Amino acid sequence: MADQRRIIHVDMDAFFAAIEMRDFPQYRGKPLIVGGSPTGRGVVSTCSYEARKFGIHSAMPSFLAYKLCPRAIFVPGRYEVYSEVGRQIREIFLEFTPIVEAVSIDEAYLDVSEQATDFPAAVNLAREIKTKIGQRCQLTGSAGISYNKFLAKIASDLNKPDGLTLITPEMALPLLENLEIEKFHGIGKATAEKMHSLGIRTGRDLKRMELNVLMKHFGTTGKYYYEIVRGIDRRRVTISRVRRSLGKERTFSRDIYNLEEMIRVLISLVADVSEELKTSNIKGKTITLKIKYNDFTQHTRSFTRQIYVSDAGILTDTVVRLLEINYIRNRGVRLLGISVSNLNTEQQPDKTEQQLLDFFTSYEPEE
Ligand code: TTP
Ligand code: MG
Repeated sequence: MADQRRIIHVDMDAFFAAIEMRDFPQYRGKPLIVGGSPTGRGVVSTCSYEARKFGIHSAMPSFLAYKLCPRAIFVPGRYEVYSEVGRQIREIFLEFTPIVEAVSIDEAYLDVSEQATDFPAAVNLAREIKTKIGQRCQLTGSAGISYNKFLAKIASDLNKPDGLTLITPEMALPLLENLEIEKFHGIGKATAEKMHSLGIRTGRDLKRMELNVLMKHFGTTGKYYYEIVRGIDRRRVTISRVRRSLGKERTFSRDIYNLEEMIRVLISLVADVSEELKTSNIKGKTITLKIKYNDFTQHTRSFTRQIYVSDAGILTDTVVRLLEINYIRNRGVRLLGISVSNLNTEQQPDKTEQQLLDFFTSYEPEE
């Protein structure tokens, strides 16, 4: 059955460099490079479109970038700021659909099939998203609209910067036939070279290859190539979830009145939570105790620590103190729960932030 979805892919333009130009007007209109210093061993993180005219691009050694354009301005990155803007744009996306998959700091897929029943409506949504990004962040992004992720991604790249591009089912096949193989997302440099050696330079060449031949040369990815050149990509937009809290609670078969018994329960709940925090490599600052009385009234009380914790001893001390202060004596308790929130994962919500950190650590140690 034909793919009936409406997917938007948004990718910010020259993301780090655009933020620097926004915050420092003296950089505007100039070849600007965010990354390692030209005298060190670092690399270019990204650069302005003005710098790209000189052949400069991401991951190029900074000294080479300097050779290509000695008058380029080099600035080190401001991780915190980029990360915050990344969060702001993700929030904007979530105002349009809950189905948002962040794939990197400045890029996401949105499934708007529910919100937009046809392509013109999806294009309007994409335009609204771009407008909001402009208003709230003073930045531009490029949006691609199509019926699957692969084509939406290709579309967002077609008219960068500040692009808004629709690929309808009618447009898809001819467009893919004429596309150079390097432009296919998922075909990297090495694969492209291998394809060249097989005489494949455009989508049209790729489409001539039989499935078994592609699979012989490229394994199961060969099937992916076979399908994408026909405009087929069934991958779902998977929601990137940020875990906000982690907790456990227990309802008792009979009401409890005894503080010591409650403390024993809390210790066992804390043990579970602490273990889960440690195996997930998560810590949190806010510890919350929940008490539900036998008349079903419920109280939650929290304490926020200065540092992130996951240690069972510290968590126990905190919840026991919360219990001792807040338990209303002589009332029957039917449920106790504890949770830990304000997690350190909120600063690094997902792989996109890790990726950003990796970029930074790859060029920072040089000096
Ligand atoms: P990209 O979206 O690949 O690049 P970009 O936004 O700078 O430019 P474009 O207009 O072509 O989309 O990456 C987003 C950000 O991620 C980029 O601004 C900087 C960072 N990044 C690195 O630090 N190192 C890299 O090698 C790449 C590719 C990106
Ligand atoms: Mg980008």
